[in-house]
Amino acid sequence: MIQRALISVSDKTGVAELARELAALGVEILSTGGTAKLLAGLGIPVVEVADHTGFPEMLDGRVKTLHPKIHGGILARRDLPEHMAALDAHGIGRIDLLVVNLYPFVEATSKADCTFENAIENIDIGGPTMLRSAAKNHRDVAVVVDPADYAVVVAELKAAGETSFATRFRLAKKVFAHTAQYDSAITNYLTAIEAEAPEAGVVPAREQYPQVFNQAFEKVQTLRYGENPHQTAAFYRDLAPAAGALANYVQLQGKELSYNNIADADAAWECVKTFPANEPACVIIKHANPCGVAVGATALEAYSKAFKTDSTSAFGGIIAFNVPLDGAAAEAVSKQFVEVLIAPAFTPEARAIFAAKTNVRVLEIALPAGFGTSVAYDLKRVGGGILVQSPDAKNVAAEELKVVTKVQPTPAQMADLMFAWKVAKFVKSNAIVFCGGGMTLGVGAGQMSRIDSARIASIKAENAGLTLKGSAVASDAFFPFRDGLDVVCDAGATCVIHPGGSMRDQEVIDAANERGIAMVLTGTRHFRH
Ligand code: 93A
Repeated sequence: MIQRALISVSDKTGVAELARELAALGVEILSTGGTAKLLAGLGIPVVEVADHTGFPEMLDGRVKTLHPKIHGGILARRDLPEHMAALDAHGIGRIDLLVVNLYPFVEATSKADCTFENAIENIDIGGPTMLRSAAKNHRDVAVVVDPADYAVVVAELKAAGETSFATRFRLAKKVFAHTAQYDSAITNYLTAIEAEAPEAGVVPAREQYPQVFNQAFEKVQTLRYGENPHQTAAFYRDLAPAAGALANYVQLQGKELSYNNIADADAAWECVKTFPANEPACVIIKHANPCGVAVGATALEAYSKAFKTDSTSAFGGIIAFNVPLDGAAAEAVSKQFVEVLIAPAFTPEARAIFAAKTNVRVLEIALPAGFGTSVAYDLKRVGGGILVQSPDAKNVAAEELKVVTKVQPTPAQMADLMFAWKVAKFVKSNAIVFCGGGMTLGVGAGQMSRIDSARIASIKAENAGLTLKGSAVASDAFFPFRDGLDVVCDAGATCVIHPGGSMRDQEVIDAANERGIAMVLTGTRHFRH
């Protein structure tokens, strides 16, 4: 039975409704200054914490709830007679429910004109202290830090007169994630301004990426192993993954996902999402690189074309679609060995076809309206440190393209170039991608020299029995010399897209004119390492 609740919130969203429900259930409500005033103003019975402790709020509110009558009431173990006796001996009443959200430190320090003094005053002390007390004692006390959880607590109290252990445990976990994030935000703020003179009273220009370290993650699963069997591994997701991100997957069937499955599934999904939903696309990934990408009138057509690029490498691939997978496409896909299959939805026919193939991991991920990258920041671990960057989210706009040759690309060539450019972004550098008719024809990935990537891409096309005559080529970075360009022209390419920007651009453009091909510069590079 919950007899007493303490409510102390900066974000007052939903607190009046919550307090009304609690009061109706006969719960006594303790509250701090601002919160108590709000509730009392609405006619909800409330006892000021100061009246409860017999000690006034002081030091401009810096000391409000830091009192044994509060912390004793929260922390006492209800199952230990000596704890209960101590409460009685000191006239301390139990507090069974704690509702606290903290001084808005992040919001306050995000404002351009936030002074150092203002930032310091926004460091909450009493709030986190109570949250930690209650979360520690979650066996007996329910603690709510997020207004989104008010409803579930009220519902449980109404149904059973108390909260369930499962709910208290979940809420406690949320508290520690929250206070950890809160303290990280403070640390990052102090670190970012450290070099400046805070006593000047103004917050200087802020470091760009501290928010990334404020992130809390929740564990999805322990993985059987990492990239290799002797490595341990786990998968964690953001507490609130972006809409359409891989971490939102629902696994409909199949074996447990492996570390490499998840990494490749992400590459496949991020790539296929760059195609709009009215343009069915299919991406087949092997070892983090696309070995086939295509668009078509249907999912089946997109898959059939993507598979043709490199049917050997597609064996055991990770396959993603940007449209619901229907029976026809599923039938075709089911003929090959596939590790992971991803789509925004699956028709019952498609489900039935894969139901028989129990090993195939089938992931459904809702596709949000609009499309783009799903990560706020890219992280890469290096010895003793971490590299942080914004993701490679840029897609070049038509007006940024510059045709630099005498020959202009035809509209059909331009479409192929744009397709090739989209794919090249998802191919490990050095990337050379031959395309034509809305499909990849040859992919050269991950070589230390661009010319080798070009050679490999054309060899792969030849192996697949595909002609590169009249093909379009994308290069993720500029051609440093004309030799790479000569290789793609020799292979049959008639138009090329690349960022430009080399000191030998003119040599390369002259070569393109000499070979009579069209060349388009993007001004944007897509290294991917
Ligand atoms: O200044 S504090 O760190 N000292 C405290 O003792 C204390 N107790 C609660 N801040 C404290 N709080 C915070 O006050 C809560 O975390 C909450 O964010 C805020 C609610 O204040 P009010 O009810 O006056 O609006």
